[in-house]
Amino acid sequence: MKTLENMTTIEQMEEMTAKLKEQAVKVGAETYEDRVKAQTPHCKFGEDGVCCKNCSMGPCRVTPKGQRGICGADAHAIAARNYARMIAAGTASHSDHAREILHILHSTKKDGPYQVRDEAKLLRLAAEWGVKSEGRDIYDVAHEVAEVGLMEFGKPFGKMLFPKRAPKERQECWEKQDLWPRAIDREIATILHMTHMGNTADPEALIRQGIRTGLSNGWGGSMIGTEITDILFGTPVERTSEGNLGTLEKEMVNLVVHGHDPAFSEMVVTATELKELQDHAKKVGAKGINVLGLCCTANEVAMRHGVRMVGNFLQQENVILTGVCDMMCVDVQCIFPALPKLAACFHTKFVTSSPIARIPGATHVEFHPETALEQAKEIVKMAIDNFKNRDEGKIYIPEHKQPAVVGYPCEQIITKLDGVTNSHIDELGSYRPAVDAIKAGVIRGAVGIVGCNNPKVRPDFSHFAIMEELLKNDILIVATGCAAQLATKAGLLNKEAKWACGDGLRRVCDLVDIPPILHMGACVDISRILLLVAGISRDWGVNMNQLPIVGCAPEWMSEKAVSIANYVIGSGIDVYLGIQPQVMGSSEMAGWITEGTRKITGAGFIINTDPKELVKSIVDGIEAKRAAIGI
Ligand code: BF8
Ligand code: SF4
Repeated sequence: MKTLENMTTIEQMEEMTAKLKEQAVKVGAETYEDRVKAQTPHCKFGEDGVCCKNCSMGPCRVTPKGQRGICGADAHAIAARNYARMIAAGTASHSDHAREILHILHSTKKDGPYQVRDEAKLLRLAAEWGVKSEGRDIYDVAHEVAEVGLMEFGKPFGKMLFPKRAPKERQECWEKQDLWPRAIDREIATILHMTHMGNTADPEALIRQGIRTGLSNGWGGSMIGTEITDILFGTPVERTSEGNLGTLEKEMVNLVVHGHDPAFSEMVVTATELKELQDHAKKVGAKGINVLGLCCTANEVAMRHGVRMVGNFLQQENVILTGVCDMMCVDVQCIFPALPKLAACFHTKFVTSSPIARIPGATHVEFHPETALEQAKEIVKMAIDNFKNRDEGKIYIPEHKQPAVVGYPCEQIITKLDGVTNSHIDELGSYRPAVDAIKAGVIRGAVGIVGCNNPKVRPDFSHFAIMEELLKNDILIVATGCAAQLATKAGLLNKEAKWACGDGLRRVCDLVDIPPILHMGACVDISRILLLVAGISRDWGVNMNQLPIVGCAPEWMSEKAVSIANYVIGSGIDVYLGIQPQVMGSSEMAGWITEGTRKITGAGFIINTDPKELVKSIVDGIEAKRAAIGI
C-alpha cells in the first residue's frame, strides 16, 4: 500500500509555485500574488457588504456617522441586497451555461457535429418531462426535450420540474415556505427587481428569495446542465487520469482547455484525436498533442475521456509560466482577464471562444455549433504551429503529478455498490449498502467538499487539511470543482490513498473498490450530489436535513459558490464555509445566514476561517446528526 510519502504535499506545491514565480520575475510578468499585495488591505465597507451603489445618489457606505444611505437603507438592507445580487449572478452563470447546452441538444442530428450519446438517459428524461418517445426518431425526441428544458428558464405559469425529484418532505417544505422556484430567469429577475432602489429593505424577504433563486440553480439550471451534458457526451464512468503541472510534456504540443462549457472542450478534444492533426504535430517536430484541462473544464474532460488535469483556479497563471503551454483556449467563467498579457510574455497563444467571455489581447475565435469541428480543428492547428515558437530559456516544468481515478456520477456509485451486494432494486438502483455502512458506523457520514481557491487563505491548504482529517475520522468525501482538483494534485483521488483513512472507511473502500474521495465532476455537477443525498434519503427513509451528510466550501470565492451554498441549505443540508460571506457588517444578516435559515429550510452556514476548527465543527456536526436519529 502506498503511504503518505507518495503524495504531493502542500509545501511541495508551494515550492513549485515559488519557482514559477521566479520565471515571472525573469520576464517581468505580474501574477495574482502581486495583485493581492496591491489590493491589501481590502476595502472594509465592501468586505462587510455595507457599500451600496444601486443608484446614483450613492455610493452610500454605512459608517458610525452615517448609519443609513441617502434613501434610508440601513446596513441590513444593503448587505442583504448585495448578497442576493451575488446569488442572482451565480445562478445566471450556471444556468446560462445550461441554456447553451440545451441549444446544443436542440442542434443535434445524426451525422452532425453533436449527437446523442446516452440515449437511455434521454429517454428517461423524456418520460419524466412528458415527452413522447415511442416510435419517434431519437433526434425528434432530443429536440422536444431541449424545448421543454428551455421553457424552464422563462415559462410564464407553473413551477419548475426538477424539484419534483426531491424527497416528499423537501417538496412539502418548499411548498409551505413558498420556495419552489417558478422559472430560472424569473427568479433572477425578481432579485434584480427587489434590490433596485426603492424596493425591498427587509433582509428576511431577500434571504427567502435568495434561497428560491439558488434552488432554481441546483434543482434547475445546474441539474439541467449536468443531465443534458451526459446525454450529449455520455454519462461518465470510472476511469483513470493524472493531475498537476507535471502533466505538461516538453516534447509534445501542450494545448490547455480552460473554463466550464463542455460543448467547446469536447470538440477540441475530438479534434486533437484526428490523425491529420496528430500527423501535423509530428511534422512540426513534436511527439504528439498533449491536451490538458484546467478548472472545471478539466473535471468535465477527465470524467469523460481521462484527459489529464493540469490544475485548479489559482494555478491558471502557473500553467503559462512553465513556458511550454503552446495554447490556452477558454470558454466561460473563472478565467483571469490577466491571462492574455501574461501569455504575451511567453509564446503561448491565448484564444477566447465565447461572446460571454471576451478579453482584450486574446485571439477570438467565436464558436458556433454548426461549424464546431472545423473551428476546433483550426484552433488545434494554431496550437501545433505555435510549438516551434517556444523560448528554451523560459522553460520550467515542475515534476509533480499524481495518478487519479475519476468519474463517479450517481449511476457509477450505484454500480459500484451493486458489485458488493447486488442491491439493484429498481431501474434507479439503490444506495442501501452505503446506508447500512453509515448506520453501522463503519462510515460516520459523508461530506461534499466543493469550491474554489481564494488567496484570502493559503491556497489549497484548507482543502487538504479538511480532507485529511475527515478521512481519518471515517467520513467519506465526494468532491467537485477546484476542491476535487486539489485532491487530484495531492494524490488523494486514487485507490492507493487508503492510508489516509480510518479503519472503517478503509474497509469500505477496499470492499467497494473506490478511492476515499469520489470525484463527481465540475461545479454544475453539485446537482449530482443533490441527487445522491436525495437517493440516500429515499433508501434510508430519513429526511435530507437529518442525514449525517453536509457540504463544505473551504476556499470559495465566486458568485456561483454563493448560489450553490444557498441551494444546498435550501435542500436542508448544512454548509461549512472557510471564507466569510460579505454580509458581516449587518448583525441581522450574520444571524440570518447562520441561524435564521434553519427555521425556513432546516439548515444553515457554519463559518470558520481556521480549517482546523472548521473541520472539527464538521465532525461534531456529523456526530450530532447521528445522535439525533439514534445511530
Ligand atoms: O465552477 S470551483 S474557481 S473553476 S467557481 Fe471556478 Fe470555483 Fe473553480 Fe468551476 Ni466552481
Ligand atoms: Fe444610497 Fe439608497 Fe441609492 Fe443605495 S439605493 S446608493 S443606499 S441612496
